[in-house]
Amino acid sequence: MEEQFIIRQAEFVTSAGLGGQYPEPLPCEIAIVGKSNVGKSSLINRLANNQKLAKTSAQPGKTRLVNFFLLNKALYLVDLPGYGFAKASKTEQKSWGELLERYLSSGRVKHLLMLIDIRHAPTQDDLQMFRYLIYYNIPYTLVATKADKIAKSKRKQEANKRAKELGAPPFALPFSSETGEGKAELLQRIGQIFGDCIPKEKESAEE
Ligand SMILES: Nc1nc2c(ncn2[C@@H]2O[C@H](COP(=O)(O)OP(=O)(O)OP(=O)(O)O)[C@@H](O)[C@H]2O)c(=O)[nH]1
Ligand SMILES: [Mg+2]
Repeated sequence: MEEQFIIRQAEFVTSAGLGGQYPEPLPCEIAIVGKSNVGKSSLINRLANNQKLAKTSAQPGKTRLVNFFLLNKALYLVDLPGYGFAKASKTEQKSWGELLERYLSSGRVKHLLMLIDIRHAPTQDDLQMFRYLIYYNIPYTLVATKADKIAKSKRKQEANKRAKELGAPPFALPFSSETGEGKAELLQRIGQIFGDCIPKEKESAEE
């Protein structure tokens, strides 16, 4: 069982648009996908205990670039623009889609945190995103955000229901950036992912 990934240090490194450069890759890079306003940037802030790290907004369409955050000088956590923001212009929607596609197809990402709103059935865009990550065989964890918005007694059940509706095995982690619920579990998960990114010297020596 891997340790929790305890975030001792978190810093913003760079933003990249369509023509932009990504930083030199590290062995571990985790990115966050989900529809606009689902709480991607807020989740980063809650994990890092820093409300000013990633910019958030009550209006969808806040994050418009690929934003790289460096944790403990060892792991990149990447905040991505959301999809499915109907009010954005067609040109904007297209360029955000291209940004996401360019990033995901770069082969950098080791694991995706896919966020879904605990209260709502997945949208067509969520289903498309999920099919994409299955097709490209990208390891993922489903996180059901805004858990504080529904009764405590229903959280686990509703989170798992969202996963089933996506067509995934029936588990999603209930999470709230508002209260910190699910933070310890998510950091545990990130600890496992981080452990998997680092080559196991002992095992390879025994082969
Ligand atoms: N109640 C509650 N509100 C949340 C939670 N997470 C995010 N929010 C709110 O939801 C809104 C959107 O949050 P963001 O973190 O900016 O969402 P995003 O997914 O980064 O959105 P884009 O950058 O537009 O793709 C903000 O008003 C947040 O305060 C949560 O767990 N509980
Ligand atoms: Mg955002």
